[in-house]
Amino acid sequence: MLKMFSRKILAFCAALVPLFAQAAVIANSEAEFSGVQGQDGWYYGYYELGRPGMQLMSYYQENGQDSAWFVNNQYFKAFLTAWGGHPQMASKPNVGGRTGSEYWTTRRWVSDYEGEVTISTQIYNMYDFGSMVGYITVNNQSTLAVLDARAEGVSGLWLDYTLTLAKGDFIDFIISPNGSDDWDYTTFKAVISTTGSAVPEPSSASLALLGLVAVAAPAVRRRAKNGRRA
Ligand SMILES: [Ca+2]
Repeated sequence: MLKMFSRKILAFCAALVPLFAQAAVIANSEAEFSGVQGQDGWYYGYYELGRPGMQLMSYYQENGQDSAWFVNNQYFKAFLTAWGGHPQMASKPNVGGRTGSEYWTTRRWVSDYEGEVTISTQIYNMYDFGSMVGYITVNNQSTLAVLDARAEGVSGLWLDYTLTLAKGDFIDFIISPNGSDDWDYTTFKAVISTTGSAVPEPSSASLALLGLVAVAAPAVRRRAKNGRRA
């Protein structure tokens, strides 16, 4: 009985470790890309020059690895795919699917997490000729990073930024054409992880503990039963 009890405590403590110590990925722009606005906290849209706020893209085309969001079902120059996107300039209106407006394509993640996170991002131009600038902004108020896609493409590195989020905060990953939009297909990925320094609120921590007790106890019982059989 004493042995059984100690095993329960061990299992209980092991289950608690991830709550307080380990970093965990909470968002991945490529893996969680979908044709549903808001799924896993991701939204697909654009900033239109001279218009406040992000507009949501309204048309999604399923096409395997080339599946993409577009401004609407008539204009296909500005788009977002799983790994990147393409902005649009207004310099050549009504040519090549341009509507005449300038669109900075924007992938938005809305946080359901409260605490410190690391945003890891990778940006580079898909072709040698393109020139574009990526922005990472928080709540459409502060700019976390300004990234020259051509320069960063040379390094090919993942860049890390650490910040503290509240629930409902949103991060925008924006691709601007930086002059012409020719050859501006841009890889722009983001992986957001907890840093492990967040401390759960007492109420949510208590609820988590109750849940873990319920989960941990049956697991120990099953292991003990299997042990007797062996
Ligand atoms: Ca450009």
